[in-house]
Amino acid sequence: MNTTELTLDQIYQLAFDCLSAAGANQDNADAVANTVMRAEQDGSISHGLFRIPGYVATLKSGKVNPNADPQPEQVTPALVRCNAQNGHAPLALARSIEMLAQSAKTCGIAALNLTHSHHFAALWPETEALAERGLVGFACVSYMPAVAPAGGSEALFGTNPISFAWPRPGKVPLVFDMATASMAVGEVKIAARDGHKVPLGTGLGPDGEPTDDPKEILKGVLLPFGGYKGSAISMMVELMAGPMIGETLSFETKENDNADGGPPQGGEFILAISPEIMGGSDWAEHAEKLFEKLEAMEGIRIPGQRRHKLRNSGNIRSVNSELVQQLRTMSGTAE
Ligand code: NDP
Ligand code: PYC
Repeated sequence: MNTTELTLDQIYQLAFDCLSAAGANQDNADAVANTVMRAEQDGSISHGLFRIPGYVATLKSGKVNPNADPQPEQVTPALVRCNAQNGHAPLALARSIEMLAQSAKTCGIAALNLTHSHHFAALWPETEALAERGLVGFACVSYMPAVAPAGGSEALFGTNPISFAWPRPGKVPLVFDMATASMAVGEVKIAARDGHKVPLGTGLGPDGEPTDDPKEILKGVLLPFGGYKGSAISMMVELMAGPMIGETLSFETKENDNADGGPPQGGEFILAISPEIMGGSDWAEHAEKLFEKLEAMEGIRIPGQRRHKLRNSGNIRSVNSELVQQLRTMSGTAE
């Protein structure tokens, strides 16, 4: 695979220019470009520049509101709701996190229901933002059917990620962010693009048989992680990011979608918890005992460590050259 070296500023600008050229206003283009740049910075490449053609498709098809102006509202002291006004999720999230954090610091626990949004990103930016404010964060989002419930071979669940963040005062927070599918669709697409196999158990081909060929899985179906256990968690995400917050289930989301290839309209549920109010003043010191044990074990790494290490690995990232060329053309900046 040929790669092109870009600075983080160039990555942001390329994303911003593509989104602006497709009609997004300054605030919306800025919020998405920032999310994309941060994904590339942390090595979350399946949710970085790779997603720009999808974001652009939704602007061109008119599915997404390019001028969304989401305003979070305090529904109860412990509940914030933000109607994203049919825009991409990053602007609504950027505007809602602080209100959610303040609610959790007052009530001990608070939730954010994000509705009418188009989410196409990793979840760690939202949970990590809560942990940086001294709060425990949890987030989940559904998508469109791509995963067969355990025992089946027909897609019903989205890849339905969950993310959890734990604050570690004076240290980088613990953050995990994972699809409840054995692998995110984005990762399967990257493997297909780059000619890599995926582990057996990732999914089934169109014939319903297990395969390690990502191209066949993209024509077939993904499997949940961990069999019936991951399947149950994925089902929980369907319910929490759907009916619980007045939003759609993945199969309903698909029925409403125009199949332009970009993110459909759906919801996200986020929980913020104050460990200080819940657990008392020694919560951080107590939790560190677990991290000390983990860090002392051979062969163990803490989730999020790979990303955080990459975040601090300078200002240049290598991006697939064909993708860069495609985006330069899309943004009108190709030479
Ligand atoms: P991975 O399987 O790559 O990683 C999942 C988590 O496990 C990460 O927190 C990762 O930390 C951690 N991890 C990986 N390897 C180890 C290890 N050896 N030891 C300890 N921890 C480890 O991610 P997925 O493919 O499941 O998901 C990729 C992304 O796709 C996520 O960001 C997710 O939010 C996004 N996604 C978004 C969707 C949407 O609808 N918006 C749908 C589905 C997925 P680290 O990052 O440090 O490697
Ligand atoms: O990678 O599975 C995925 C995904 C779906 C929506 C955004 N990312």
